[in-house]
Amino acid sequence: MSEVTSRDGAGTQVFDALIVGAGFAGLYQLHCLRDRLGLSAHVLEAADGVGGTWWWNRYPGARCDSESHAYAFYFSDELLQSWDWSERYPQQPEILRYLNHVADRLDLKRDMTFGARVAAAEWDGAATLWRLRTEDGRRYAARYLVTAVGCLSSANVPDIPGLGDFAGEWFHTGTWPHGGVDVAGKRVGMIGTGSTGIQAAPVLAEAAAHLTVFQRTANYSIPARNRPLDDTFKAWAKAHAAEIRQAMHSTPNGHPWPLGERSAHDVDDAEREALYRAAWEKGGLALRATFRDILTDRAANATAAAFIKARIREVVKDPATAALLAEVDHPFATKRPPIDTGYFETFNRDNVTLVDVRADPVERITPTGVRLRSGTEHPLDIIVFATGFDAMTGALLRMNVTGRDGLPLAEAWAAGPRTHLGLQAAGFPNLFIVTGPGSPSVLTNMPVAIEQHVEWITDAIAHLRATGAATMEPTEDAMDRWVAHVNDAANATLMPEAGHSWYLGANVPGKPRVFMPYAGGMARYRRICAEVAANGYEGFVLAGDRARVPA
Ligand code: NA7
Repeated sequence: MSEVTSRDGAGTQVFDALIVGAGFAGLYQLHCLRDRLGLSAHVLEAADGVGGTWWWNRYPGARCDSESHAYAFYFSDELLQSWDWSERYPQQPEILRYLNHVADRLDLKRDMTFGARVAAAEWDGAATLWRLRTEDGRRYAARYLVTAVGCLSSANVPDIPGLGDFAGEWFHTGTWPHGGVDVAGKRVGMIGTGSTGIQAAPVLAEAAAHLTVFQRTANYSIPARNRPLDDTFKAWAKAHAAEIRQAMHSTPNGHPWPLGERSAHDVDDAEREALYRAAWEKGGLALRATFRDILTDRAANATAAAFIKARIREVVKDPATAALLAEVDHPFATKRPPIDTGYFETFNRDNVTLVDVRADPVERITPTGVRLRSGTEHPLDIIVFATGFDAMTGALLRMNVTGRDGLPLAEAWAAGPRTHLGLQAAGFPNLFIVTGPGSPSVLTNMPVAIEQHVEWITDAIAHLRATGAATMEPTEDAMDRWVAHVNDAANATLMPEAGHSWYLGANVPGKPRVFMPYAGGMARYRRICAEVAANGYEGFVLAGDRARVPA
């Protein structure tokens, strides 16, 4: 167990490093800092177990959209060889088992405190320490603070009048009860048709008496074509781990398939249709990579969009419902592209209704259901909010981080998040952010991004210790340049055109509209980060002398 380096009079436990969050990122960060650098490191986690996103998101149908053989840690061959995924896309319980397997195998849990939600994190410049307080009043301090709080962990329940008066039950998918929810025989209403709603609807419809889906924005979705994995595939994935890793490291999204080399305009209509159809039949996110310019050229994108809309119209039998589902108002993949198992088919069931809440918005929740502006009432027993998250910054800001000279992070980011490489922010020394705003994060297969961040942070901390520098933070200038580059990278794509996407923070009222993830691609980002480190952490100020820092 990592030793507490000291306790002060107030009972503060002091470590070399504190890590907030015990998902993929927190697990690997603890392993790196404790077992590679030999630091005393400790994880604080709000949940009662490891898993992060996969601890909380237990809604019906919750599964990963990355393919299982690529949704794993690749830093350890032993870990890779010791685990078998059962399906092409793992379900939440299996991912949770995997993360527990990793935590047990690396003996990580002894250095974690669960049920510890961080209420405040404050930089103490005199002591060169981050001081943390949990909601239940426990106190911790450490030289280095790594936030591994995830990008999609702060649930967004819309502020709809009357929710408090609802006589039935309501749930947000991101904080789903662990015992499950029995929807059998119930009239269920689901608000939201993002990746989550698209996964949940078919499963809810199977069990509920009736499912009403409230759609504000129609969405593209591609069939996942999930299936059990056979022994041949499992053996292949293990034997080819090095090539799979190499492939994931060389693509913009960190998935193990290359981006098409051709433009959608390089082929004739028949060939393009055949390629899309093949990708549709194969299933999954690779359709997005059919051509190199789907995300950058409006006309190229329109070919993919038209193909998917035609499939929706083909599947959904009722023409009015089909039209509503296929009226997608943004280019394909400019919002997070969902993949599904029978989503559009669900609307052919007798017990499923689609309600257009763009034309007729939800006005209030009544004791018995949902009332629309037109006065139409939808009686419900259960409301499911599949309404997403205060993405990328929500969980960070909720920790009430205060940097040098009492500067709150919320104030520093009042006009939108500003970081260098997504990893650090000026005024917040020794605060390292895993998959922060300004990093590729949500645009990638997350474990690939997480491994790169954690390794970069580990190297940076090793460098600090080797050189005797007490603190590290970016210059304002480097941060300005990175923010400009993140904007340029986003503007080189069609993604800013989806004006209501959570990539832009547009789903949370009052949140500044800034395109948060780095759209320049994971492979390019990896190269930039490596160059920065090789150039002596260019753009960062390494300051102070460790000898002056109290232990
Ligand atoms: P998303 O992608 O943010 O989707 C949320 C959905 O909820 C989306 O359809 C929203 O419509 C809808 N929404 C949100 N608030 C309202 C209100 N007030 N009324 C009606 N509809 C509303 O969240 P997900 O959980 O699906 O996915 C998040 C990520 O998790 C996903 O991308 C994966 O990376 C995993 P809108 O589009 O804003 O009109």
